[in-house]
Amino acid sequence: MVQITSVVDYEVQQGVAVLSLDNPPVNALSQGVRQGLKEGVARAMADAAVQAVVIYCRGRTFIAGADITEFASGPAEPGLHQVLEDMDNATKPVIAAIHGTALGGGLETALCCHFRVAVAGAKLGLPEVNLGLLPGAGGTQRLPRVVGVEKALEMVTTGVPISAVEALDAGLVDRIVEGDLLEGALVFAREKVAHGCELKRIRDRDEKLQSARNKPGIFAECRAAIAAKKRGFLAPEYNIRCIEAAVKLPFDEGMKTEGKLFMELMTGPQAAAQQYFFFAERQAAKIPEVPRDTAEIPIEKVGVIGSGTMGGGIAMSMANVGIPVTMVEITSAALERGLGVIRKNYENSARKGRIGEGDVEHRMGLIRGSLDMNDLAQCDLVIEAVFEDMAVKKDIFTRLDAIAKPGAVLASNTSALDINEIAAVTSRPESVIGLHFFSPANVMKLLEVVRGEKTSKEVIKTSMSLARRIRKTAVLVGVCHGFVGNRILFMRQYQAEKLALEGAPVHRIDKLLYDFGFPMGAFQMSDLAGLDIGWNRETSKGATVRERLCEMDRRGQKTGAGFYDYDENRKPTPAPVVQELYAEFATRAGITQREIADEEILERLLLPMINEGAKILDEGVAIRASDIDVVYVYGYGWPVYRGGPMHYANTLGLDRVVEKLRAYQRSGDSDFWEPSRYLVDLAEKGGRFS
Ligand code: 3H9
Repeated sequence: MVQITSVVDYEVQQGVAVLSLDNPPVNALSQGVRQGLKEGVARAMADAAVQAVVIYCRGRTFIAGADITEFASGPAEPGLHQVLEDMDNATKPVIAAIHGTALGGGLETALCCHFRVAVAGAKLGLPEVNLGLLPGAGGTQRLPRVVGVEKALEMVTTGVPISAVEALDAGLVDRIVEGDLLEGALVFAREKVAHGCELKRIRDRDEKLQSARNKPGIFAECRAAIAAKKRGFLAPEYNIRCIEAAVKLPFDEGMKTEGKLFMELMTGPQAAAQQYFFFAERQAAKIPEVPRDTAEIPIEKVGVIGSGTMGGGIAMSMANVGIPVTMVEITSAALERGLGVIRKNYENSARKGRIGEGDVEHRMGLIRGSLDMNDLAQCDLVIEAVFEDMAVKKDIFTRLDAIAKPGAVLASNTSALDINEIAAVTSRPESVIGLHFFSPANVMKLLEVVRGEKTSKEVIKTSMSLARRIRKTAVLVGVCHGFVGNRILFMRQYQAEKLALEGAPVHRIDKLLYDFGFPMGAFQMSDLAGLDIGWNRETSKGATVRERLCEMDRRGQKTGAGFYDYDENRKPTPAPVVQELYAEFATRAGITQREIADEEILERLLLPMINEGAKILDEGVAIRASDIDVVYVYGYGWPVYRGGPMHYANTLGLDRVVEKLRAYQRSGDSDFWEPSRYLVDLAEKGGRFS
């Protein structure tokens, strides 16, 4: 065996050269890999004893793409294009042996091999779109020549990989290997040598492009299909343009288009934000004071208290990954209603083909209803999900403390209340933690894990691992009112309300947030959640616009009216009565309504979020700025192509942010606009949130 570079070995086994890559964790195409591939292929071509080449990866996966950490500095020689061109021009069969994930540059490497064999569990894809990019090493030109234009469009615009079995059907994989991959690849290579196979390069194939030339509507259909989901993103459109180029232009011209558009994306702000977010998400899983080897509490049975929207969604999240749940309610009517909603949700998913028919019964079978809290005695984790009332929560935790087995994790799904106060009513505050799910809990990716003062490291570790198991991204935060997400949101809501009072129409405020990239505006969000959260008809004094709307039975989408009027399809239209109410309240408060510029509206909505984020960092409620961004992208729909509020602040420049906060401070509401000390210090040092 010859070591070509520190991460690539070369060994000839009975006439087949095996290039073995070993570049953990994911065999990314870093400089050593590229160099090794280039030299290894050249060596094999020059070696008369070699008749074929197998590219094989050690560790958990085939090449999972270019090395994203190299993007900032620009790759060192040899460039990937050079390496792949040599492979493409190889005069002996080159075979990619795929396990794990062949992604991005990894799949592009495999597409420059003559053949691809894979284990059945492998996945193949071009996920660059998720990093704000497009496949820049020929993927957009070669993939449609293999799998056809429609499939290629789907793969590059969604970024979702396909299974090896699907790849076999599509012609992307030539054989599924049973048993040992390397052995299977060697057998395949020798067969090819024995049968004297033709070495046709993918770049020279045209049949599948030809069929697309007869269907000119393909691209318009693809654009229409992704329009809503990919609103505001540049990369999906650029990916489509590259595939269009593959269809319309000769290969080398198509490659030029791909190269040009790749560079445009790579040097733009969206790719920077999306790549930043890729690492932010992974960083959030790392807790400095909770080492990797911290013991975990095995979670085999979960209890959920409350079968409302949150409780039901949490139970579904567990059942979806096979964890049995006991869901406790007070009355059988409420329990039946809760179980009924869960069943309906599963049946809808089955109807849409998202889960199999059998899954409905299987998952329902994992959720057991109960009216007796004593049934939670054997649960390893109990999550309380009742309404936001401290007295009620304290009562539940007092009872739970007497029932739950020793060592069980006791969690509250509160979105704002003090976890320490809840923990204090138990004899085991070290076992108490906040698990703040977002609605709908079975869909939303974020889990805010709220550590109390006494929460143990084991309980934190267990909660973070559970999040991964139920396919959520967890962010560890500390106790404060509203934790990270809602505390920051309160700032935006406060300004939205003030802006409406000062004369900005509600729908214009919302439109600006929507155009910024949020899925909906502040008032639409309130209408969706319901304006009557925490409202009581008996005690209502009509002291705010919101209270007045509730009194008018305009309690949001569910009543067909709130800040907006809704038609039977829940399509909103601006409601004149709301503008009238704001005008009335403004007059009463002595505020003269005025025309407010878009720029002012957006700044007043977003800058306080950044400022509050800085305060949160100063107080140590969040571990790092990127954690706040993860909360905002996954919990509140901040557009990932803008990275999150803290990344956005970096792009604005922190000195500019401070300057603007001070300018608003001079025009009133001085305490609200006071820039955080942490932010000012950072700005003065010319620093960034990091
Ligand atoms: C590309 O290829 C451009 C081309 O067109 C060429 C143009 C010229 N680079 O996710 P995990 C790290 S763009 C560097 O927790 P999993 C990751 O940060 C690329 N590092 O594991 C983490 O580090 P740490 C196209 C990478 O098992 C560790 O590996 N490819 C890269 O849940 C483990 O990651 C992609 O977009 C990388 N490419 O999932 C694929 N990938 O332990 C991106 C991962 O220090 N990667 N790391 O936190 C993934 O989707 C997942 O990592 C993967 C494994 C599915 C592979």
